[in-house]
Amino acid sequence: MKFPKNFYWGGAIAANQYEGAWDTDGKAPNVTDVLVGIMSKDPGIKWNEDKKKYEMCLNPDKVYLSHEAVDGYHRYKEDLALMKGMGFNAFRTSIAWGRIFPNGDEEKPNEAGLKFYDNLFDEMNKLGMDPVITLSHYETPLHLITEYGGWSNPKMIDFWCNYVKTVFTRYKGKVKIWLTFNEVNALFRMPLVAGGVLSIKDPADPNDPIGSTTEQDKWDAYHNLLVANAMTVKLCHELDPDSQIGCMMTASGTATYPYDCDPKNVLGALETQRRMVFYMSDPMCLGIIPTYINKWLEEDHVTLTWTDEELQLIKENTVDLFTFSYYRSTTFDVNTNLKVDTGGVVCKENPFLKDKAPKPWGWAVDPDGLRYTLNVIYDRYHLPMLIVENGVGLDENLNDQGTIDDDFRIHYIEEHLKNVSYAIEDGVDCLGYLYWGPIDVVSAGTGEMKKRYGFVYVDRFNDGHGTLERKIKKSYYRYKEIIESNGEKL
Ligand code: BGP
Repeated sequence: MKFPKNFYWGGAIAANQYEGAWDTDGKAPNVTDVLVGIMSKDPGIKWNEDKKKYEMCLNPDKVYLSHEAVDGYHRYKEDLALMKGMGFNAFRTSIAWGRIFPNGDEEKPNEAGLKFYDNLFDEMNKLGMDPVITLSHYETPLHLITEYGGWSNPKMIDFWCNYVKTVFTRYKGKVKIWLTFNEVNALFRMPLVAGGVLSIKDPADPNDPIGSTTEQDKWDAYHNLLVANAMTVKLCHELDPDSQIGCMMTASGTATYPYDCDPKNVLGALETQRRMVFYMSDPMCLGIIPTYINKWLEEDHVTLTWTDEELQLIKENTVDLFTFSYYRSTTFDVNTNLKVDTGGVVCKENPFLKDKAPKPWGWAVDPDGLRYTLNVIYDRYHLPMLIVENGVGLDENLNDQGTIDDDFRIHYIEEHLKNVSYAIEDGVDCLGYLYWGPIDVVSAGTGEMKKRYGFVYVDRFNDGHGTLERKIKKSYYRYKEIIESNGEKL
């Protein structure tokens, strides 16, 4: 297999799933700190009827694993050395916004938080790994959500710009690639985490905060996030011109195949691609608000009003590259309901796919879908592409030799990487492959430790116990071999 000379080989994690230290050095809670799994319908917040607002109220019966996570805050040097051991030349993580601006609406940043990321990025650079940094990976400060309703409120744009200006200025020259909002196109299926959206004025049922989120609030968040994204691109180009900035989409929904050649399924597949991915990436990559959303706005009884300045800003400030996660494909069948989770959308089972990840998650495995996704998106935007998430979560236990023979994961990466190479042959400008997540972290979707993606195992379990000791799995050596040969040994 052939890969370009300077291809990025690496891995990706996120602050909220890796760092822990959720209240250390001045950090205040962010949205994932009150959730056990981002798909949870039951966030740890409660409506205070006297104050007419939501307040944090953690459930004592739940284990919020992300509070300590895998203690990356204190162990990142050891972990980065392990990543370097595989030959990584790039590493993706996020800045927890709440370490820099704990509540989000302060004017002055928290120096301890800034210092932590100085050290982290310096360490990556010292080891020869280019930092790929997500500005917000499901990490909106909780205060901005409970006080302002999150991204449904245009005031967020100012708070956000203050934050990104601070980090672009501080880390100028240290970060090679910035990503704006992680999987921001998940906004409609996960409004609270992907958009920090909460309807805070007279919620329909205060005991069901997520269910009470109005369509208008979600669409207002869409509007504000697109303006903020364009401003971020502009600020990045002005303040840190040697870096590049990309959008970050969950692109699995791109690989939505019509279940058969029934034109209704073909049209439905197209609509699903738009609803899952393009409605958000078209504005960020093409600088236009697509006309196909007008019908949806009518159906949702929502009006959006854009000023000429906003439209101009969006037009002039498109991203430099398209970065994305890809986990699996789906089919579209007009008679089957669509379901969603962190891996994307699922409809009817595809009879042509041979592999499925083992239970309980059982995500379909479709390496050709990654090649398809790369091609479809490259044809649409003609932007360099970077895979910043692809991987498989498995329920794993140490064997008698104290290691893990994760042959399924080895097979998974081999097949996906072959398809990356085919896509490059097809003509796609693909800059690199960052595996999710090279070390076991807390699962985003389920909030568990049990769902492990790592090449490195971490001794921590669902009930919170564990020594946090790191152990190398079999896949570590295989990924290392692939990287060393620049993909030739595939
Ligand atoms: C993506 C998220 C990641 C990550 C991944 C795997 O949606 O950006 O944060 O965790 O999915 O999902 P999960 O942990 O639910 O298996």
